[in-house]
Amino acid sequence: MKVTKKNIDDLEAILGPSHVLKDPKQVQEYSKDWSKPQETFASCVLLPNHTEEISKILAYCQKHQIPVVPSGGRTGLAAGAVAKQGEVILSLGRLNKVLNVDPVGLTVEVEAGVTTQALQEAVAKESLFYAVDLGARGSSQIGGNLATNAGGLKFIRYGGTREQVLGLEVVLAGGQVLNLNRALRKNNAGYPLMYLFVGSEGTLGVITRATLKLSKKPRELTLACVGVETFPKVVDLLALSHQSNMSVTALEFFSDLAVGKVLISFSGLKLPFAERFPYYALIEIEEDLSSLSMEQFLETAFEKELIRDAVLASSSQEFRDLWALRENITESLSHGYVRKNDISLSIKDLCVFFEKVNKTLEKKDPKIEVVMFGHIGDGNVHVNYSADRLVDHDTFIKEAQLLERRIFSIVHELKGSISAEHGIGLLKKDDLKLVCEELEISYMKGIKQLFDPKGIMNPGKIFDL
Ligand code: FAD
Ligand code: 2HG
Ligand code: ZN
Repeated sequence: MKVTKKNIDDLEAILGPSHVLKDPKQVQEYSKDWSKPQETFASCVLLPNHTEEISKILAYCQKHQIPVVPSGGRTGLAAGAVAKQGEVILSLGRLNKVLNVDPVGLTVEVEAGVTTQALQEAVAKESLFYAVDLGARGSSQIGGNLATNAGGLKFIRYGGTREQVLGLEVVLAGGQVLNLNRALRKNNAGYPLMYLFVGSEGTLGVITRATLKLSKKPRELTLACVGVETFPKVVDLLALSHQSNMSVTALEFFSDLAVGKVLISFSGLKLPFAERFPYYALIEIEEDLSSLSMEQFLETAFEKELIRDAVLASSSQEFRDLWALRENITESLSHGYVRKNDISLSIKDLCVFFEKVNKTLEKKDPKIEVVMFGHIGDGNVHVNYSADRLVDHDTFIKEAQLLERRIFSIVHELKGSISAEHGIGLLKKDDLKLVCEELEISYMKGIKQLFDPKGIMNPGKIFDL
């Protein structure tokens, strides 16, 4: 469906002309996310600031069969917020109020366009803590985190976005407003529809408001960075952390290749070791006098020969710098060509996965690098195929796709998933069948049809109808 001048005039009548962007440069900016698509095409950008406006927009768009892309902070990595077919982009950025922090119920009510960091800071002022944290915190929005079910750096301890949600307000394709779960911790009245919207990538409706669980502020955090000789030893370290009864708040790993990219892009950062190791892990714990201290844990890890070297962050600056080595990998890789896989495996299969991948990589084109890092404690490995821009782009894509096919077949064999936390979007929809059976996909399509009979909500994302 082509969006006409009359349609845009009508949308301006709902929002006021200053809240409909038509300038091609601005429209192009809003048409893409962090997956950095080469080609985009959108009709205009809508900037509503409350639920009623969104309801009117969606009722209008359904009536006129105008496709809509809900848009958050556009930090998504699966092209979920990308416009390619002349859609209108519905940006949630003006719905940016933290409405109500409740220290008794340990909840917060927010509008969907609040950024992750703004939420963290608002609740910190009340001495409380929002537990989902990710490198994109400054831009990613709560609506986007909900729509992708973002995992992040503290998943091992607190779970992901799905585990935090208590209530949702959603505007459906026809403009109806659904209020789901009444922000209750316990509610077994019928099907839990709220969870359908978490991870739905904007294909079922627009999330406008949410009530989320808060946590108590963690006690003092201790962070260690360790150098490790082999990947199985990283996994053994995870087991040791479980057996040590420590309160682990994060356990992340990255390869030497991954941190090498950060050291090139961020000249102010340094590796805290005199020599390089094949792998590194960051272990963050909440100090707890009744359990093992980090020093005791590291001593045991040395004795068992799991680690070759270790440093403890001894100031808040060192704490931030160690985290920066991990958090800046995505940014550092974005300077060259990059293709991303977001693999999920049963934790017990991680070592077999690595063994098989390394065998596959023996035959790879040396111009393509395979950079590994991720949330090891959750069984989530980020595999990034990377090359500098001296390689021809078509050659890069061809080679990266070839490697991806081989790695996906290992994931399939081990019954893992091709999306742990980034979603399917446009980029992974051809491979959805690798992880979901036909029957499962047909029920997903049935749900889509039920909520969005005219197919206007983010069409072409997750699957084609
Ligand atoms: P967008 O990119 O704008 O949108 C993502 C999807 O959600 C799209 O399909 C869009 O249509 C839909 N959407 C957005 N808002 C709404 C809404 N209000 N209602 C309905 N649908 C909506 N992800 C992780 O899971 N863990 C990480 O650790 C992590 N780290 C990252 C680090 C960096 C440096 C970067 C660039 C990305 C990272 N990501 C991570 C990916 C990304 O930040 C998350 O997926 C994030 O939740 C996306 O939020 P957003 O607001 O940017 O959404
Ligand atoms: C992270 O864990 C993000 O840093 C991004 O999920 C992963 O860039 C990636 O592949
Ligand atoms: Zn991640």
